[in-house]
Amino acid sequence: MAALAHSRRPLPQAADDSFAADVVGGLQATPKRVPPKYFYDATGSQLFDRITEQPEYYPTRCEMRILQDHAGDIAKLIPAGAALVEFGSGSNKKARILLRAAPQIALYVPVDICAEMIEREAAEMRPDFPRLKVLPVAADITHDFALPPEAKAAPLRVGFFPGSTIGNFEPHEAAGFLRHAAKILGPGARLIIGADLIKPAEILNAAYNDAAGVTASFNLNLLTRINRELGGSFNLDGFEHHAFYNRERHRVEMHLASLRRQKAKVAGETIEFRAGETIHTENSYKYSIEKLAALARGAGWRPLQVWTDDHNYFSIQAFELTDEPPPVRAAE
Ligand code: AVJ
Repeated sequence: MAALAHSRRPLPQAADDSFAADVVGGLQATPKRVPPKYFYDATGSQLFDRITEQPEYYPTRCEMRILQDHAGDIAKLIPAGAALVEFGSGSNKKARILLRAAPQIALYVPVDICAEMIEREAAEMRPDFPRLKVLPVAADITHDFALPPEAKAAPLRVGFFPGSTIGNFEPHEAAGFLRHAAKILGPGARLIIGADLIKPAEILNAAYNDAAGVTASFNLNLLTRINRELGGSFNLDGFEHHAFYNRERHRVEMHLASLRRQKAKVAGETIEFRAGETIHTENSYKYSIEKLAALARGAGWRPLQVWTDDHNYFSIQAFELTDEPPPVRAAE
């Protein structure tokens, strides 16, 4: 059964045993939780694409608008011969806008955990950018990874981290990521980050509770994936999508709430739920421009420029690596 489920996994994600260990460990913890990176199996990735098309889900539209309106200005921060390194490039449609506006970029390095997808996207991209070298790297961006030698030899490296993916990290993890990016990109680097901004709770609550129920399906698909790949016995009718803005912590939280007392088996372990007990499946942190700038400064980055949409819902923020090493920090 386990072997069969394994062979049917549609895409290589993180190592299989870490999925099992993270899910079982997270469900045995109090409060129960599962990391959001496991949303993205083939169905989850499709559901996420549909989320971005929902009228209530503003982030993708706002970020695309900012890129379309300001790609020329962003391009001015990128010197000739630079390598563009995209962190966790789920899709390269945002990088394409930047690459069109910045023909001086010599090299594009999309980094993503899903090897199959970035190779496919790179192959699709090469004919559209015949003078650009596209060198995908299959790696988990939260761990250390090496850039290809050509990218290391480029006069300068520019990091690109769109989509407010940084919001999935705890603030201390985001600071760790920024220090890690500084190390990987090296002297003179620039960094362009897309970050969702703090805004009224009604707008945030609507964005994560779309009327068509796509976000709910996206959240519940995690249980479907656990059932299929880890021999889980979750009854999907026994759980409900809960998403709300936590004002104190500036984050949207997503949970799967148990509608009754029940048990489920996962990878041979029995997990018990109280009525109303939840599995915390995602945090999506919202930043002020100042808060992200402060986090970046602490990691050795100097804020250069910020672009927002007309409603100030979303931001694209550019930074430059300072010469001084970042302050030494206690263990995170
Ligand atoms: C891909 C992490 C930016 O937090 O808005 C969308 C994921 N979750 N709806 C986000 C998500 C629910 C998304 N990020």
